[in-house]
Formats: sequence, C-alpha cells, structure tokens
Amino acid sequence: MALIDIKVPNIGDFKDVEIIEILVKNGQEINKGDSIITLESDKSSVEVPSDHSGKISNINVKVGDKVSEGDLILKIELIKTEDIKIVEKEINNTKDNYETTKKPLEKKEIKTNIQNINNTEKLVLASPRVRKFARELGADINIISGSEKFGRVSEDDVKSFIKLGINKKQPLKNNEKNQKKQIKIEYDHSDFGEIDVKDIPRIKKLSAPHLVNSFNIIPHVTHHDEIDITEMEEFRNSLTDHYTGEKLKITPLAFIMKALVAALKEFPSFNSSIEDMSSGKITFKKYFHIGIAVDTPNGLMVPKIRQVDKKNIQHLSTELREVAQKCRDLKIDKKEFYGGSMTISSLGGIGGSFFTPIINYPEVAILGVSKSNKKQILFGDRFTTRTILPISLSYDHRIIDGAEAARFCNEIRDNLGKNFAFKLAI
Ligand code: CAO
Repeated sequence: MALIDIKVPNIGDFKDVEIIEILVKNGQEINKGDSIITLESDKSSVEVPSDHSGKISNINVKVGDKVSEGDLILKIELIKTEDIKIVEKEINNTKDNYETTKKPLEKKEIKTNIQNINNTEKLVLASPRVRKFARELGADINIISGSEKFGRVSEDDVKSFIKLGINKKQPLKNNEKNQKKQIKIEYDHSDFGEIDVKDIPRIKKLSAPHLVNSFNIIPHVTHHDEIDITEMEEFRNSLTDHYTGEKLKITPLAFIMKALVAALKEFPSFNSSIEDMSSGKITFKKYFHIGIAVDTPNGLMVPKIRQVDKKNIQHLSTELREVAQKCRDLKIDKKEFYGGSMTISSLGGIGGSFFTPIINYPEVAILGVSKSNKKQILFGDRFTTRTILPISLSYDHRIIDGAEAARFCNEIRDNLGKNFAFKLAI
C-alpha cells in the first residue's frame, strides 16, 4: 500500500492558522486539486487542495487545530498506478528538481483559492467556494447576510440573495455607512486619561456580523414576564437518583426546554423561519431542536439539543452538560450549530432580571431566562413567599404579534406549573 503525506503547503501569511472545516472523510476517494481543509486567519480564508489523487487513509487534524506550513494534514493511499509512478518519480528526483517542479504548482493552485478581504468594509465569512459561486452570479459577498454560525455565508445564502435581487446600492450597505458615520467620534480616549487598546477576541469578531444582521433585519420586540415556579423548584429539588438515592443535579433549564417545546407545539409560528420575505413563504419546522446559548472562554456558542420532545428531563440535563463542555473544549462539530427551532439564552446561573436577547437568525424568537428569586407576592388573599422566574421573549414582529407572544408566554408559564413539572419528568 503506497501512502503519501499531505502537508500544509506554503500559503503566504498563513502561520498558526485555524482549521475551520474538514472537507473530506476517511475512506473517501479524491482527485488531485480537490479541497481537503479550509483554513481561516483573521483576514482571509483558504481551501487547501490535495496535491495527489487517492483514498483518504488517516486524517491527522480536526476542526479548531492551528497549523502552519509543513504540518501533516492527512495521508493518502495511492490507488492508480499512474499516481504511484508520479510519486516515485518525485522521490527519485533531486531535491532541487522537486522544488522547481512541485512548488510553483502548489502556489498557483492555492493562490486562486486565497480570498483576501482586506479591502472590504467588513469581515465577511465564507469559504472560497462560496465566494467563487457568488462572484459567478455577480453577487457582492460583502452585502450578503450569512445564516450560518457567526454569520458565515453559505451557498444557500447566496441563492436567497440572488432571489431577493438585492444589489450593491441597496439599503443594507447604506445603513452600514450611516452606522459608520454615527459611531465616528471626534476625540481620542487618551485625551481623558490612560487607556489600553487590545485586539477584539476572534469569536466576537466572527459573531459580530451575525448579530448585526439579525438586529438589522428582524424587527425585534421583547416581551417580559414573571413565572411562579415554586412547585417546579420543590419538585426539581426533590429529584433523587433511583439507585443511589443521591440528589440529582438538574438545573431549571431542562424543565424550561421541555416547557418551551410544549408551547412550540401549540404555537407553531414560533418554530418557523422566514429567510426571504419577498417570496411570501414561511418555513414551519416539525422538529424540536432547541438552541442553547453557551458561555465559553472563547465567546458565545449556540449548539442545538436535538429532539427535546422525545427526551426526558434527566436525559436533557446530561446532554446539556456534555454539549456545553464540548463547546468549552472546542470539540463540537459545526453541524451542531445548525437547524434550530428556537433558542434559549439562560443567564439564570449568573444573575439579573430581564434582558433583551437578540434572535438567532433565521429563527424567529428567542427565550431569555434570568435568575429566579424568592419574592413576597399576594397569593389568594395573603402575602406569601414564592419562587419567581423572570423571562424575556424576543420575537420577530413581522410574523408574530404582541398578543400571540403574550399567549405563548402564558403557555410556558402554565407548562412550568406543578402538574406539568411532574409529567415532564416521566
Ligand atoms: N434561576 C436560579 N438559579 C439558576 C437558574 C435560574 N434561572 N438557572 C440555573 N440556575 C442555577 C443552577 O441550578 C445551578 O445551581 P447549583 O450550582 O446550585 O446546582 C447554577 O445556577 C449554575 O447553573 P449552570 O449555569 O451551570 O447550568 P444551566 O443548566 O442553568 O446553564 C448553560 C447551562 C450552558 C446555559 C450555562 O452554563 C451558560 O453558559 N449560560 C450563559 C448563557 C449566556 O451567556 N447567555 C447570554 C447570551 S446573550 O443573549
């Protein structure tokens, strides 16, 4: 079996850069020139092509790894006789011959893939393939709203953009220009005392376009409410392990996920997406995958917990912990960020009452959860101490009315009531 190493080639300024996509799988047969990984620096992204045809035998890297020239990406098993001959010839050639015959080819191939976006007005995330696709269709990638993680532009985003018929002179870009004008200040902070200027963390830079896109496109309204979860909390705190008798570590979030999904079943418009208003179409999802905003040292990530309707509280709680840990260890596959019904952003473990969460586009609503507190409230004709959970529902006012949002919150409130809490745990 003839195995050959495929290493990171010389690609100019790309040193210690992050792998953001692995484009091949073990066992897959590829041709010379096929892209195998995508690298991304702060300024640009590049797809690295294979310089040999064959079968992928061993992928040595994973998404999130940082690599430089010469690092091993994967091994390829040469299948065709002519490929083996080519490699044998290369090996037999002198080092000088090798440099002159092989290097220019690599550079030429890679150069065509490098997307230098230094001259654009904002950082737009898209793979070279998508950029090429946009160019071929005459679309300006810099004004396309990305629906993927951190606002990354996908091929589908380009297609939707073309369908919308937006061009460079349309409002989004003007808005951005106006925003630039508005935030320009005419003084220097250092005029007023000592300052320290630092780089904005990378994940924040990447997520910024996604947040701006959502905030600019979706007319947000946030509905606040308070839910009495006294019985739910008593029930949660009473849960013990069937075998050991030890108290189960289940946070309120697992209950809230279940309550949310039960409400989504009653109010399908909250489990929908509109990507192209002009098409007059709205997509209703029949699945219940809930996005959970996870605070990590690298920034905020929103993985999905799949099929929440089919899992019990304990299962959800365990999965939530595992998924949050994967995010914090950067061991999560990017697919886990796609395909959500609605998102929950819980600051309950941290503090505060009420906030205005930004909808995770292309979803149409997000449920913000704050920290529950014991409060004296009028219960019947007496003041009594109850546990109150503040919630904040931001919704897309294009398709959800205020009355519907209020009813949706009422439904969540009822679902977190005593009887439902018992039912949920089964
Ligand atoms: N009210 C009161 N206490 C709460 C609570 C609430 N609403 N929600 C959680 N808690 C408690 C938990 O019970 C736990 O208590 P113990 O330590 O006594 O067991 C503690 O707070 C810590 O919980 P947690 O945060 O570890 O777990 P979680 O399941 O509530 O949340 C996760 C998991 C991943 C969502 C959370 O860790 C996180 O990252 N939150 C931040 C999300 C964020 O940044 N959102 C803002 C995004 S901008 O829109």
